[in-house]
Parts: sequence; C-alpha cells; structure tokens
Amino acid sequence: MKLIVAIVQDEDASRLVANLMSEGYGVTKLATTGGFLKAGNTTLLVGVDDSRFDGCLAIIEKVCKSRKQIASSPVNMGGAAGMYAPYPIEVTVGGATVFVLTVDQFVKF
Ligand code: 2BA
Repeated sequence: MKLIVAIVQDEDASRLVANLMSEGYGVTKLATTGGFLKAGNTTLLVGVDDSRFDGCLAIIEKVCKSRKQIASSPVNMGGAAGMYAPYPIEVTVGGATVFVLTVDQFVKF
C-alpha cells in the first residue's frame, strides 16, 4: 500500500476530489499554504493499494493544470537601513507536487 501526498492548486482541488471519490479512492483534504507564494493550496492524502496506484496518479495528472502566477519578491534597494521594494516575478506553479510513501501498516478502529 502507498500513501500519496499531493499538493495541488485550490482551483483544481474540488474536481480532483470528486474524480477520485467517484473512482472509489479514499481522500483526505487539507487546507495548506505554499512556503514561497504564501498563498493557499490544497494537500490531499490518498491511501491506495498498489494495484490502484497508477490509476490514482493518472487522475491527478489529468485534472491538475499548471498555471503562471505573479509573486512579489522583495528587492534590496540598498542603504544602511536595508530598504526593500516589492518586485513582481512570474512563476509557473505545477499542476501537482506528489510525494509517494510506502505504508508499513494500515489499521482502522
Ligand atoms: P509554493 O512554495 O508557494 O511555490 C509556488 C511556486 O513557486 C512553485 O511551484 C515554484 O514554481 C515557485 N517557487 C517555489 N520556490 C521558489 C524559489 N525559491 N524561487 C523561485 N520560485 C520558486 P511548484 O514547484 O509547482 O510548487 C507548488 C507548491 O507545492 C509549493 O507552493 C509548495 O506548497 C509545494 N511544494 C513544492 N515543492 C515542495 C517540496 N519539495 N516540499 C514540500 N512542498 C513542496
């Protein structure tokens, strides 16, 4: 069994959960925040049997789209006090960042 930890964009989260649930996957949805953009994203936990692992990844790949976003990066303007000005940069946020963990044990009480 595997535990899939998938960080996805909020815009894709509801459709992804609906697609996974309709295919019989169990899903836990967490509201999370990206460290770089400091914007909300969604982390899904999906426990899957090995035989259904590829199918789960295929759904994540199909539903989640990469998008460009503008981030404000502080730029040092110099000076003794260290003045910073926001400088917009474009970043491409991936469709999904996926970690796969092997599950040693799975119990429900
Ligand atoms: P954020 O940390 O908010 O990052 C959003 C996007 O900003 C990233 O997209 C990447 O394109 C860009 N980015 C991140 N750090 C950067 C940096 N130091 N310099 C320039 N650009 C940077 P993704 O790579 O697709 O990541 C999307 C979200 O997935 C991340 O949101 C974070 O929440 C999560 N994530 C990505 N890699 C991770 C990792 N190794 N461990 C834990 N979470 C991760």
